[in-house]
Amino acid sequence: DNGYKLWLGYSKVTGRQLTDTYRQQLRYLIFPAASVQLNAARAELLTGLNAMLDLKPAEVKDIKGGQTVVVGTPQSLKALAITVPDSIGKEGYLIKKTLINKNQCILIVGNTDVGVLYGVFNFLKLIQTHRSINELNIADRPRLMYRVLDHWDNLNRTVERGYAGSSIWNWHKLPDIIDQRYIDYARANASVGINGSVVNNVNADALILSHEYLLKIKALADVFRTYGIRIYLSVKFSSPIELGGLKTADPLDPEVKKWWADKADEIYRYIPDFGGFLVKANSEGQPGPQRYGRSHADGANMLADALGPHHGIVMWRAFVYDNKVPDDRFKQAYNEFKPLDGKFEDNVIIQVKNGPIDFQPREPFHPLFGAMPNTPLMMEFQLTQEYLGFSTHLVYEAPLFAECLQADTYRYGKGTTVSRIIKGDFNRKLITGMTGVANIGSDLNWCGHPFAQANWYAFGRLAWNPDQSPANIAADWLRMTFNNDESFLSPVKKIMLQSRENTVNYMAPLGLHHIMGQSTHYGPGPWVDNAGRPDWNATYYHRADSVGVGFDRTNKGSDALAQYAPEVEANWGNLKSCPDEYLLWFHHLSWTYKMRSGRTLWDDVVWHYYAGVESVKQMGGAWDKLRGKTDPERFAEVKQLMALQLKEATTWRDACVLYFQTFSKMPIGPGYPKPEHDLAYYKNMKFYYVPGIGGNNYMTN
Ligand code: BDP
Repeated sequence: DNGYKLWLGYSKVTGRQLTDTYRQQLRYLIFPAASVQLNAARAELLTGLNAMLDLKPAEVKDIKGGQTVVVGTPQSLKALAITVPDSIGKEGYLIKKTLINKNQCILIVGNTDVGVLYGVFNFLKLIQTHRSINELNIADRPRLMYRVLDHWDNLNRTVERGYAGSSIWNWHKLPDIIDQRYIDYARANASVGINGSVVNNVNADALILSHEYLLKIKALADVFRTYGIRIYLSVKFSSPIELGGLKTADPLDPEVKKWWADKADEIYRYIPDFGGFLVKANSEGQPGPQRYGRSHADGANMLADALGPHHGIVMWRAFVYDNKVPDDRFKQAYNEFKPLDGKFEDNVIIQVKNGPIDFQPREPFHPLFGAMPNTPLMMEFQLTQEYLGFSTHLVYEAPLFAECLQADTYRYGKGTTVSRIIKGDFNRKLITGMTGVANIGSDLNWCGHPFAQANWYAFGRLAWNPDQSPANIAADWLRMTFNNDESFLSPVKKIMLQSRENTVNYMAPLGLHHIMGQSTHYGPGPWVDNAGRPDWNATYYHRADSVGVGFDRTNKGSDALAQYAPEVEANWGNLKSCPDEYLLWFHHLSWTYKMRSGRTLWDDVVWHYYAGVESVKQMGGAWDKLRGKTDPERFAEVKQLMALQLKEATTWRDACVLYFQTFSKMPIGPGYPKPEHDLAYYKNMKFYYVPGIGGNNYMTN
């Protein structure tokens, strides 16, 4: 198995009894399909049933002998007078065992065609995961409106921070050639409820809005539409200059406004359901409204006005920080955006990274969540493993996502989780959404590491409902992607659930952050102190000295903690209550500080680094025992990857421990194997090719 089929492999159901019970209940099918979406849903259902059960249900017009699957909307099933509850909304579905004219039927229905499509995928999931269908009554709907993948794909097909080959969009052959991958990509997204795709890098090339590229975008949009997915574009704020020949991109300039409005009209002529724009402005060298003395709201609203008449949205990123601002980078997005609360048009949503710095292995939740009651905030997660070992390390990210989503902001009292904020629980007028920076590329298995597919899958599931459990999502993914054998599932689920903490331990334990190799972000680089900007130096973040380590963000330091609700500030600001996980995010502590473990801080740092590597070793051992329990191809591939991960984890450990030891001057405790090399060796390691650095010069701007 080369992994291409993702979680939609539809492996044959094993076990005579189970197969028979399924078959008996799925004899007949009523599925009139007059739209492209219903047709796609129907094809998927037939493919799935055929592959899993060797079953081709007889297509009938009326319910005769029971055992009929009835699929559609009230409209497509007019003859049967089916009703669908309003409560499932526009994209929800109902899967229900019921009697129609005294005949046993399974209803898979939605209010819209796309709801039916989601219903079909979820019905297939029941069989893929060997659930009983004897009694069914599932009503489900997405809790967020915009569930979007962001591709950081460049027009030359490199992928910024992409570790799975090149871009899946073949711009050269588009619009004429429609690669089967585009269709399978859309199917996979629809199967988990993802309904949007931004196809190009946030460090955008103005060319994407040219006539030639819009034709290519239209071709992709036509594919995506069949699966309920809208296409979005990252746009460069200075496009009116580069593409339109204007002298300025000032958002208040009438000509600039007109240029964008005309451009929007043009796009909607090709793509009537175009989703909208994603904008990275005044960030890491990208142009933006501040060049003209205007605010982020001025910039976003101008684009919102252009898209508004067509029902498009603007996703405006809050990822801004500036080395000329003499303040903790942690605080800058909040300081910039909080005063703009309520000043954005209704079709603007502010995209906020999960944490205040930058997709680190562990971050506290971003203080903007809960701080802008009158502004829609869209969660931005990163699926591609820029800071999590690229695509060679097995890291199941759902626990990272859930940790942020379930964090309590206390903004409306206890229980005000980030999840409730982004769902709009406290302001029903707001649009809602979640986005994930895609980890998809041209590799046969899409994501580089067979287990990285789980992050794409889990993202979709959490965007649909942010309160689902990482363990359940992992179990479903494993069953659908590998098999339903408990003796495989349970050890592998354990590996997955532990994997993120392993990586935190061998990379950046106890709240260390941003200590990776400069600009490539590959491997350890805690010594980096000469990057282009101070706030790109590792030393800026860990602040190690002869006394101790960590960034004091209490009121004695940068006071970033004051950006949180008082309860959170008190909790993390106080050493008695601040969890170990966040310690060095908020405190500078002496090397001899006594930890909860009873060890000194230094010994605890060492303990975590060694524990991280040890658990990677154990993970490898656990995997080895599973030989024969899955296909030999993926077994062997994962085995090799785990060996490489162990090697890299060991490098991380040894380099970091040796580096921090130059400050602590304390020994690596007895019983730990000594690092293989000295610090100079790790500092001098050279990598002549590191994937993920694309064609854009975001680093030098
Ligand atoms: C950083 C990446 C950089 C992205 C930036 C962003 O290193 O490549 O352009 O995030 O999110 O983490 O805009």
